[in-house]
Amino acid sequence: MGFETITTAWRGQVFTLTLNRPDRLNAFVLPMHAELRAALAEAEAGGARAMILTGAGRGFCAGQDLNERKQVADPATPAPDLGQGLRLRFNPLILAMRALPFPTIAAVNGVAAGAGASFALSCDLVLAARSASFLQAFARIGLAPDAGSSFFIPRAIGRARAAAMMLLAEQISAEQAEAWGLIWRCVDDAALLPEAEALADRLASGPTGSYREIRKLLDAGATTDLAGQLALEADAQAACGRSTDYREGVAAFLQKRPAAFTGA
Ligand code: T3D
Repeated sequence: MGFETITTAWRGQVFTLTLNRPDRLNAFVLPMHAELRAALAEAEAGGARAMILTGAGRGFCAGQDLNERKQVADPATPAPDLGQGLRLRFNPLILAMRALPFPTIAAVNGVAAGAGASFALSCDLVLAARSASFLQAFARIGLAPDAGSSFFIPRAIGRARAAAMMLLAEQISAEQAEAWGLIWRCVDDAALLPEAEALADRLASGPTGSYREIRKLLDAGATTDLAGQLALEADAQAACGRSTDYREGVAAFLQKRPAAFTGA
């Protein structure tokens, strides 16, 4: 599929989506939203079993492209309805990421700011290059956190650190993000893509249905009570119990051999 603001690539059942506006640190523009949604649909329709999300050039994503908002610098223009933009574009994008039926890996190659940080954090596993950073840029320009930041960040690192990130709006290094538990791992810059690809290959040959249920349970657990979560676990286990991969997993254990999961 031909895109202008992103590129996509397949390697076996691993789908890689690269934000591709390097001169603007891959900031979001209107067409990028449509292209991202089309790419996610392509990944799902093509039977992806893992996805890598990364950025071209020295940035991961600098959030909303502020050139698209330059009219607000003129006090004579009416105020924009930013809520509508979130409802129509960013919110469905983040929900679409979480609803994918396979695991996602963010390979954060540089700064992830504003909604760009939220986009990275919507992935299941976040790997970051040592030179990368995370910035809750919103307060710098008089905005509030969006695209899931105020959901993902306090749950990952606690309110105290989340409040400091959001109120002070300072860049957090990848090493700090790892130490706080905001991301899974920080790796040397040169190792970022090889590590992301190795991880994606491993996930793509794993029990995809099991991963799908794990991801759903993790999301539900953020908002459900114990009785509700136990009920969801029973539903998830019922679904896994009907899978071919479960039969294969048990057979492989009993036969003392590695399991050959197919995702079925
Ligand atoms: O509006 C709505 O719909 C509401 C939704 C909002 C969601 C959001 O994401 S709001 C937050 C928007 N993002 C920002 O406020 C971040 C703005 N960028 C920065 O603060 C800095 O660029 C960074 C800290 C991210 C990186 O700094 P640095 O020094 O490494 O790079 P730089 O020199 O600032 O940026 C390089 C180029 O990218 C530069 O262009 P130039 O001068 O070389 O022609 C810069 O203008 C451009 N750029 C970076 N971020 C954006 C951008 N251009 C447009 N929009 C950006 N967000």
